[in-house]
Amino acid sequence: MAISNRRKKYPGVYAWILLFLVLNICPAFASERKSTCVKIIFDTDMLTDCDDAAALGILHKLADAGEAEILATMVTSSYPMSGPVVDAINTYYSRPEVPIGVPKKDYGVYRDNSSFLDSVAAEFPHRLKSNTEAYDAVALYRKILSGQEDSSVVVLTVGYMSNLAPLLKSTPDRYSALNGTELIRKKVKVWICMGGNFPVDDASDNVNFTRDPESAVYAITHWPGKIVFAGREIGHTIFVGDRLKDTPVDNPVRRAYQLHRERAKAKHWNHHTADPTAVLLAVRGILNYWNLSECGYIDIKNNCSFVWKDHPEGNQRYIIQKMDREQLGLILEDLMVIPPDKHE
Ligand SMILES: [Ca+2]
Repeated sequence: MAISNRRKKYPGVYAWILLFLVLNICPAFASERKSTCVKIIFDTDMLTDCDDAAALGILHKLADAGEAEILATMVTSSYPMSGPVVDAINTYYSRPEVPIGVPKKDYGVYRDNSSFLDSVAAEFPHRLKSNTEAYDAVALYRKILSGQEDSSVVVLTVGYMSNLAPLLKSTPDRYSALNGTELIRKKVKVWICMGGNFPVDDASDNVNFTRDPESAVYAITHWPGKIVFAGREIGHTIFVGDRLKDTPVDNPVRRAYQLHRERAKAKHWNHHTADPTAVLLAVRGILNYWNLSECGYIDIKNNCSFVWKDHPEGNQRYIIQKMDREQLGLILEDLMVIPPDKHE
């Protein structure tokens, strides 16, 4: 997208200052004012990597603490057991009512083998039998967004953009007279996107973009609001998870790590924290964990390789490591192993 168009379309630096304040002030009031907790739509591939399971578990613990409200859990994998495993984790954390949306019709193109999905779906309580029983993700996005206050929703993707691209292209329906782009512009505060290697990506290992490249390029270049990227260079340098061994065997996140790590013939369960990092960013903001880059945008090609470009009116930023990685890893691992609150 040309810079001249960006200038017309996106808010400037003052909006970024406001975002910074909102992201950082909100958690401080979470315990006293639950209405200020961060409303999140969590969008995961839940397929090849166990860190999606840990990310969803951490999000539930932050919800237990009053820091987040989980509006919906979306899936971008077309593997039939992806939705059921999301359901199993929601159920373990006593939120079986959280709606689940999956790719339907002609979107959601990626599926693969998984080290843990079939076993976790078979072994742990949940209601959803297959992706086929879940909601259409685009329709669910539209339903959820239309019912929220303006500029109140954080969209968090820790997988592909297979739902966001068709959401952007969606047309008015029974939930909203707005098209998808207008609905996002009105209701979404920020999109937190786990993906990319910053500031330069050669598209060799950035699977969140490259497994559905057309959707990734479309969503990133057409998003009508702010995007903050949690790049791979952050979470792929922090490894935790071994303490999940000490959690109860009825914990589906524990089982996902066990199966994934054993297939890799690893003696320990420490694993990268790409997706858990993005959850922490989406709920707590940067705090003293990270710095924010200058405003700008990723100059992305069709194969999803990109170069970061600073620009004062760009709608995008990425996080830069600030806190010691071992210390941040402990924060993440603590959230992974705290048992669920029981909700009646
Ligand atoms: Ca993921």
